[in-house]
Amino acid sequence: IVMCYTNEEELFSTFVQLSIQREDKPVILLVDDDTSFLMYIKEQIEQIGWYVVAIANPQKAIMSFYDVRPDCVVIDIHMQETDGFKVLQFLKEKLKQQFIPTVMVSIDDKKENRMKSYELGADDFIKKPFDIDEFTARLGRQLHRKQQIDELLLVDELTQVYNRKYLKQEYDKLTNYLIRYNETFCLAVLDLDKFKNVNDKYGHLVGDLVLQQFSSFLNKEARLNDTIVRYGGEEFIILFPKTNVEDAYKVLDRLCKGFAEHSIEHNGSFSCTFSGGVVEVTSGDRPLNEWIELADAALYEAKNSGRNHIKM
Ligand code: GH3
Ligand code: MG
Ligand code: MG
Ligand code: MG
Repeated sequence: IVMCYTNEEELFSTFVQLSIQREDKPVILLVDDDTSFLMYIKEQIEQIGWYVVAIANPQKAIMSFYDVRPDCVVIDIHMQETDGFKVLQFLKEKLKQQFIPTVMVSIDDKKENRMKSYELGADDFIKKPFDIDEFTARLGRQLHRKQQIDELLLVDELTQVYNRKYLKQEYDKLTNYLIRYNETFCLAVLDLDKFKNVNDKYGHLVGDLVLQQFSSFLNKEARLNDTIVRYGGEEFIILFPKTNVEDAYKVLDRLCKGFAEHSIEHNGSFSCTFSGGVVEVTSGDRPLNEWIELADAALYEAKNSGRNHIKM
């Protein structure tokens, strides 16, 4: 899918769509003001089955990084409004915590451009026009590198709670206990409320701080055996071993009330809330994703009924 954004609303609705669909497909963010180039890449990359979020306006591209959460970013150097190096620099500064490969493209492959790309931290430089097969092969290498690096890690760098890989391992362990000893457990999905507003009002760095404080709050206040995972941007999953849904609900309700009272200190102070959905895992032969979807449906209800509470 390639999307060219013309207005904010369209941008937003596409992100909602993307967060549902991104599950197993790599997402390429393509920043280039040449829309005919974007359309050309659309046709080609759609066939491979990757998502391409195509943004012609570099400022919008910068604003969209956190929402798109791309697996690889391709940036044209020569653009009308901002040069591609500025976009690259922004990306390198803001996203120090994560590895997202960057590929610069340009019609002008003079040594100076190539050197500057590498010096600013780009992972590759590709001259336009290029052979599409070589282009996708080189992006494919970058995606593979990202996957390998992500898989080496069990802990999320920004928040220091567990990541998806650990979640999968822990889920497998708990379903084994379930099958062998009939020990059910619970899975909850938590999502910060109106978190976009925090970013808009205080900036992404304060947003990151909220994520860090939320994680350490959960670590401190949840029970010792509960596993806390950062599942995506501002979404977290908690596994509650040997716990029925009523008890998990009680813990979550306590966390919810506690966090609403916690104040985030930066230059001023403000508070932030979260909503959650929880399910009891009662059968060992359904995949993790199905339980997450069920918990997500409960979360959705919590969001639709005023936020700042838990649904089961
Ligand atoms: P809702 O109550 O419906 O969940 O509202 P929301 O604003 O939280 O909605 P949504 O889930 O669509 O937006 C989440 C936002 O979280 C989008 C993105 O800008 C931000 N975000 C995601 N990851 C990060 C991150 O690592 N750091 C920061 N600062 N923001 C992030
Ligand atoms: Mg250009
Ligand atoms: Mg969310
Ligand atoms: Mg949210």
